[in-house]
Amino acid sequence: MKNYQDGGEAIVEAFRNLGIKYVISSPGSEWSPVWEALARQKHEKNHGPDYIQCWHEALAVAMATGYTWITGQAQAVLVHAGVGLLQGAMGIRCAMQAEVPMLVMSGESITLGADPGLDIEPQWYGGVSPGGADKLVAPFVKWASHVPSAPTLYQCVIRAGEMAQRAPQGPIYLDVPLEHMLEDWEPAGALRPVPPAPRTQAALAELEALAADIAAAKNPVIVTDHSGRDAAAFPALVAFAEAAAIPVIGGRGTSYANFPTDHELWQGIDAYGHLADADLVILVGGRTPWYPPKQRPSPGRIVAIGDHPHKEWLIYQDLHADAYLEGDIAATLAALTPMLQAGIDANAKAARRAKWAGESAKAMNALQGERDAAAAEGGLGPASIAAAMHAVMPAETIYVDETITHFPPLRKHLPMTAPQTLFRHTGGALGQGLGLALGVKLAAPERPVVLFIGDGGLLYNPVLPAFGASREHNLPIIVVVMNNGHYKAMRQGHVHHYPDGMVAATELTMGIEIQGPDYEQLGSHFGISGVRAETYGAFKAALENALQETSGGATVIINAILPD
Ligand SMILES: Cc1ncc(C[n+]2csc(CCOP(=O)(O)OP(=O)(O)O)c2C)c(N)n1
Ligand SMILES: [Mg+2]
Repeated sequence: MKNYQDGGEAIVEAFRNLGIKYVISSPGSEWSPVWEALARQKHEKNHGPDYIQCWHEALAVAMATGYTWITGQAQAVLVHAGVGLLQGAMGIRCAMQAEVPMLVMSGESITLGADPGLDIEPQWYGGVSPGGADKLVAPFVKWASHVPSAPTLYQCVIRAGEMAQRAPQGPIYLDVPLEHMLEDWEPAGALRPVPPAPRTQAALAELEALAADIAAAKNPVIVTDHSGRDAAAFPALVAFAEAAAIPVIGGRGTSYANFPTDHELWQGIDAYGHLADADLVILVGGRTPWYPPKQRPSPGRIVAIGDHPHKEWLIYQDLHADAYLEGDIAATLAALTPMLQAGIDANAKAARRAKWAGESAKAMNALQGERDAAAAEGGLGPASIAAAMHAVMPAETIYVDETITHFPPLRKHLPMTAPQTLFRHTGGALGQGLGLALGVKLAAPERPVVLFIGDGGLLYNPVLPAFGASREHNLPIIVVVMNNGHYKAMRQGHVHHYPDGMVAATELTMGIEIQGPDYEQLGSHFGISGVRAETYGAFKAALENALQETSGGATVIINAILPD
């Protein structure tokens, strides 16, 4: 048995020094050097990344994303040449938009059988080698390039991992020639573990200016929609809001748990009415918070906090910001909070807190009333399904969402009292929910994970590969199919533009109906049980059972039949 010290070892050593925990891969024949190095790592009982096998690239990318949502740490995704990369492309682009650090690599041959001294498998000459796969993804990753030579391979991977982790975080793609991986590798001197990326923060004068604005404001309001992307920003936002008794509303783009929904200062999602008489709006992590964008949301001054508020992947954006505090959100809030304590009158602060506690109680009681009424009525819809979540699921449950029309009514009801209790991807790209939820579970095995997914959305997912991964890697999740039997979004959109048209007036619908399968049976080949629920009572019982079954190790599907 030969002990190869080649480019495969260089890559795995770089992964070790980057602290990468998982190599998540859908295979291709370029990866034998890495497999050889990983096999050696196992044989020699060396520390280093575990290998997660996936049957589809979309699943591999989504699992890496879900894992990184929880841990913040980039993982390695190895796919095949150009074809595998393109299968994973949608998820890679979403990772860019959601600022998820990731190291994506695929390989190809660059000698293609023309080198008499190197016997390369024949398939590469004949279309498998794309001749620089970086061009396939360059427009929508943070950086895409190729590894220029065998001696540069190790540092190329290190640099890619370090870049991915810097703001704005995002996926880096490397095209790795098979020939460089097959070449002998000698480390150039001692190798170092890579230090963590530092947190950045706005300048002191800018922080002081906002602290002064807050001290002078009579009616400040915080709007947040993606600060909870970083778990540390959740308690940091609580401390910041409490320091000056500032109410917090969730913006229209809320796709993470940003602030505890049971906190006195929490006013609910989409509660934009509170901005009408605000004299200071502090936007904490906002991408497209105001709609329509031409309309300024408030007469008050708007200060935007975020590490890079202008998202280059958006074709249009108007934050209406009068000032920016650029830097890591958690670090910026943590620096601001002690500056607030001195400047604010204690009586005014107490009065403001009491006022907003009252407003919060009103809003939260109204939502509770909606849930109670929906549960008592007995049918299934976002409010009654949320009622069941409140009744059955523990506070640490992580909700992953890939629904469409059900998301806004569901989101406002979900209990998000702890950090990292909600994750939803950006960009409206269906087909990743199962992988995202599995990746979240991989990172948080002790926490229950519930995936809400539309019937249409589920059918865009690599369902068999995902259920295979759930079984093979022991990742039990609860899949709630929000099954209304159609693409409701398509119907809504159609009638929006043609309210008096043919489709609105007749049964002649097009692009709307789904002749779907019995979703509860889809996991039967994988030991995954399912149940069909049409009433609140049946759903709640199914959820109780699913919580039990998943803690025993098996994924459960609940096919929730919704009238609409
Ligand atoms: C990859 C991808 N293809 C197509 C679409 C367009 N699309 C947006 S919503 C939607 C329907 C989703 O149906 P479902 O999950 O059942 O949700 P519902 O509309 O019923 O709420 C489709 C097809 C998309 N967002 N992503
Ligand atoms: Mg549907």
